This record gives sequence, structure tokens and C-alpha cells, in this order.
Amino acid sequence: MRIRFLASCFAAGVCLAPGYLGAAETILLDEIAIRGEKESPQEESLTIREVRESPAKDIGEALQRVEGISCVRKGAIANDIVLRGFQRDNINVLVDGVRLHGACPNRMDPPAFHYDFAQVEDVFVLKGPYDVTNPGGLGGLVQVKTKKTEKGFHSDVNLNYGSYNSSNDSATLSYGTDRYDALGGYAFKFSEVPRSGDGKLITDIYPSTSPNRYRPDAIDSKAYEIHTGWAKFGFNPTDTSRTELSYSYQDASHVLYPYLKMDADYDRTHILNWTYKVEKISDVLTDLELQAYWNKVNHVMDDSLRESSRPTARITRLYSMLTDASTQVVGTKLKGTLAIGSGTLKTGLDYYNRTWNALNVRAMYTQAVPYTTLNMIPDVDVDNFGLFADYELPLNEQFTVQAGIRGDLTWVNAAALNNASALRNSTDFGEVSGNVRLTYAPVSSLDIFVGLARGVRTPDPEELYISVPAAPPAVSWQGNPGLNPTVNHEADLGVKYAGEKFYVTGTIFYSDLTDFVNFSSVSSTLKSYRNIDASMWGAEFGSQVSLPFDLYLRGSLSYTEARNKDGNRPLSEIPPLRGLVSLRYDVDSWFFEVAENWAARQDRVDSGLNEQPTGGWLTTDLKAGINWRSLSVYGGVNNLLDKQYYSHLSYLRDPFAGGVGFKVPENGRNFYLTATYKF
Ligand SMILES: [Cu+2]
Repeated sequence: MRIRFLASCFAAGVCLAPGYLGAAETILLDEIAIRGEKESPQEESLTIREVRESPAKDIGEALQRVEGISCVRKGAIANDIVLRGFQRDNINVLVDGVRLHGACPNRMDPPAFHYDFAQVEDVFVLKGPYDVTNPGGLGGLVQVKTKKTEKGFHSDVNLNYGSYNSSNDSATLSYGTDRYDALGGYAFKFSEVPRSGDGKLITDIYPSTSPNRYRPDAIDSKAYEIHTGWAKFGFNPTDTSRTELSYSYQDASHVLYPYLKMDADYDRTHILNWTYKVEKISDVLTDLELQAYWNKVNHVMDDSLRESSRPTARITRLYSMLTDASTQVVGTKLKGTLAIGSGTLKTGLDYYNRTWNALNVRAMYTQAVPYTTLNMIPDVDVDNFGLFADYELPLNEQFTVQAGIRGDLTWVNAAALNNASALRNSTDFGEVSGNVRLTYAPVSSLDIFVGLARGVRTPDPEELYISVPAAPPAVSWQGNPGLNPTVNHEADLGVKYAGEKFYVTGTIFYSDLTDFVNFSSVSSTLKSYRNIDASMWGAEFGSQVSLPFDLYLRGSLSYTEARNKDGNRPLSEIPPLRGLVSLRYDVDSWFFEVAENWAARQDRVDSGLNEQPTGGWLTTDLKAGINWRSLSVYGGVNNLLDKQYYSHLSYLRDPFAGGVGFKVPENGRNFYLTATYKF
């Protein structure tokens, strides 16, 4: 697959060392060359260099610089990736092919939250439903690749300190020979509560009468504290085979989510991944890979830091509401690459089982029995079995055609429904997805991509079975066990014009969405999920240019527009027109960069969820860095002019909104300094 080829390009050259003496200029040119010449217009990438140079707290935030990507920000960390207008299970976010789902029904812990930067080598983004090697992902794929172990002794130490007493420190140590290798790492992340441009804490946003406001002693407490440890072992039984086993454990505690009415006590995550790969088996079978993985997340959230938990006759515990959630995914995949005719066939099969259970207790649920335990996510099991094939055939020097097909069978069962007699407790789906892609390169500097695809994703356990009953006039939140899978028929056109020192790329897409899962009102006291027909279109523009005098210019624009065809109104939570321009002076040993980030006003809002327009904004970031031998030091200031501004995706929609006009502001002026030492 192209992604793997790109990853090895990066591994071989680009990402080896931000600290490699004299490589800074070459690194940028290599990045431009790879993005210009090797990536299709549908593909984007983010290198760990770009992540390390930024003050981003997690992968979701770091990816925002990539055209077409935004994120839902619920607090100081745990940003949830939005690709074009697609979010949640509409996109696949995988790490080394591992499917991991967060445990929180409110997505406090999106998949990428459970990994630390220090584990990551690079991130690839494929826009549109063009990956048939994984189930779901009708909007696209975000594939995170973890670090490879190099030969010999190596170490990588990162120290970061920034505004709000934030830090992100990590160390990895590795040793490798031709035969075996081992890598271990540890990372620590911490921050106090950030302040927005008006000088107020981002926790200090609720009206003084709101029960959801933070208690005085909690409003300025720590925003998060996260410890991550990991190890990876590799063994090469022969020159053409390799097996790898990796394990990672993360403990996140006291994570504040001003966007929501509760905060996380803890998230504890185990991730185990095993792969075995054999190459050059025969002339026909060029490689074969077997993977098995397991991961588990335990997550507890409550309102103990909010006024809503103050003791009363009814509130007799430290909280008035608490959710205890856990999820687990077990998966396996076998895939092979075959040389058939003059083309290449990638084919395989995969299976995963996901379990998800969330218990909710509330003092207020019933008058008679406070703190009754409810099955919020009622112990749901999902089994998915899939078969896939993708054939790539170069027709001549100029044309390459690719076609992929995938079939999936999915079974879903809810073991602990609150009202088992009233609802169906199991469902199953059989779906086919596929695509055809044509790449045309009339001259070597020009790439034209045309794609047609059918992407499918099954409703998730929350959409099917979530149950948070409430006594009217409070609004109940109830899943819909009769949901159909969402089908995306998408057309993409992409053009890339590139040379050794620049690329300019433009993409445009149109999605016709049948049975899109939409959250909306059923009545004044019930919100649920419904299948609707919707459409989405959008365009992205990206460029990176090497100019004279060691200057580098980067610019991007992203736009998505989405319509609820049944309701004849915009779809909710769609990012506005957004852009980025940066100018960088970069010589071998140091760089300086100024960047302007811009978003237009979003007034295409969904009246069905009382969605509010969000004003446009413009912010300025500065950063500089030096590379000396194995040491790199980066520093910068984001939001230089201390603007008070909001991302359109930064508040929860009705009926769970924090208040009228309530939004979580973005950070005000903030500084950071990072030192990385690598040998
Ligand atoms: Cu939660």
C-alpha cells in the first residue's frame, strides 16, 4: 500500500532526526519532495518534526495544521479529530493498524488520546472512503505509525515546558541488532488550566447560576496529568521475516472537560499489538502479514468538581452523577500482497470484537431511589468480520487504475438493556463497500486523481443502545436500535502540481450520504439518533514552496458544506472555511517562522439542535529553533496578540449544552519551549 511505502520513505530519511546536524534545510526539502511527488492529492501527512515544533498537546491538535482536518476541543487536551465534516466513527483513527475505541460515551477519550507523541513516527491521512483494508471509515483514514527501532543504541529525550505550567516530557531508549531489537519509553504530560484571550480560565465560562460551573477550589486545579509507558520487542527469524510485540499502558487522571458537565477521574489504557511479517515468499506472493491486538480502556467521570455535586438531602455522595465505562477491542488481520498480471493485489481478511459497557448513576434520576445504577451503554458486543481486495494496475507511464472491494458482516448485541422488554437487543448487518481510482500523470510534475467510492459504516453501540432516561421536563437520551448503516457515495477529484522544491494541490469532493446517523429531537423530552439523507461537499487547497534566500512558504485552505436533505437545513458541527499561511526562514542550524491562522464565520447552523453561529478569527503564531549536533531547541508563542476566539466545534449541542451561547474559548497567548536530544 502506498501508505507503507511513504512511511518507509519517512523512516529512511526525513524523520530520522530533528537533531541531525545540518539537516534542517534538507528535511524541509525532503518533506516537500515527498508530499509533492509521492503522495496522491488525496493523502496528507504530518511528521513528528512538525508536532515537536508546535505546542500541540495531542495528535488531534497537532493535525489541525493539515488541510481538511479540524478537531472538537472539550478542554485542554483530548481533541477529537474531524476530517472534512466527518467525525466519530465516520472516520477510522488507527495506530499501527490497531483499532482502539474510547470508553467514554461523551468521547472524552478519542482513540488518538491514548498514545503519546513520543511513540509516534508520523501520521498519514487518506481523505475519502478509499481504504478497503479496514471496516468503516466512510469519511477517511487517519493512520498513526509508531517509531521503528534502529540498529545500535539510541535514545531520544524530550523536555517541554510552556504556559499554564504545562509540560510534556518523554524519554525513549532502544537497542537493535540484525536479529533482535527492543525499545522502551516513558512520557509525562501535565498542565494547569489554560487561559483564553480575555485572561479568564477556560473553566471559568459558566454563568454564576449554572449548576455545571466549577467549584472555586477546582476552577484552577490541574487540567490533566498523564503517564504513558511502552515497550516494543522485535525479532527477525530470517532476513525476510520479522515479528514484533508491543505493549503500552497509559494512566490519565484528573482531566478537566469544561465543554461537558463532568470531568474524568481517570482513564487507564492497555494496548497490546503483535505482528508477524514475511516478505519475498515467492514470485507471486510478495508478502504476508499477520496481526493480532488487544486493548482495553477504563474510564470514570463524575461532577465532583462542579457545583452540581454540592451536598443536599438527595446528594449524599461526592458526586451527583457518575459514569463508569469500559471498552475492549480484540482484533486480528491477515493480509497478503500478490503480483498478478502486471499489477499488485492486496488481499486479506480481518475480524474484531468490541465490547463496551457504561454504568451511570445520578442522585436525581428517581425521587424514590437516588443513585440507581443505569446501563448507559448496556454491555454491548460488536463482532465484525471482513474480506477485502485491492488491485493496482499501471496501464502505462501515465495511467494507473486501482480498484478495491470489501465485504463486512457485523453482529451487535446488547446484554443489559434498561428496558429489555421494549427494545430489540440485537441486530446484524451485511455490507459491501468499494472504490475505483484513476491516477493520470500527463507530465511528471502533474498528478490528477479521480475517485469514485462507496463507503459504509455500521451504527455504533451508542447510537443503537445508549440509554439515559430522565424525568420530564428533563430530556432523555436514547439510542435507536433500528438504525441502518450509513452509506457514503463519494466522488473525488484531486490535482497536484509539483517540482523538486514545491507543490500545489487542490482537491474537491462530493458525498451523497444515505442513512447518515443524525442526532436530533424526537420530542421535547427525547433526543435520539435517526437515519437521514444528507450531502456534503468540500474542497482543500495545500501548498509548500521553497523560495530564494532560504525562505519557505506554506499555505492551505479547507472548506466543507453539509446539508441535512430531509430537514432541508445545514448539518450540525461542520467546520467553517479555514486557512493557514506560514513563512519560514530556515538554514542548516536555525529557523524562524511566522504563521497566520484564520477561520471564517460559521453561520450554517442546525436549528434542530439550537446550534449557534461562531464568529471568524485570525491568530498569529511565532516560533524559532536551533539544531546543534544531537540537540534541538524549539520555542514559540501561539496567539501572539492574545485574541479571544472560539472554534465552531467547541461546544456541546442542545440538549446537553452548557448554556445559551456557551462555548469553550481557545487558548490566549501562550509560550512554549522544547528541547530534544537524540542519539
Ligand atoms: Cu467521560
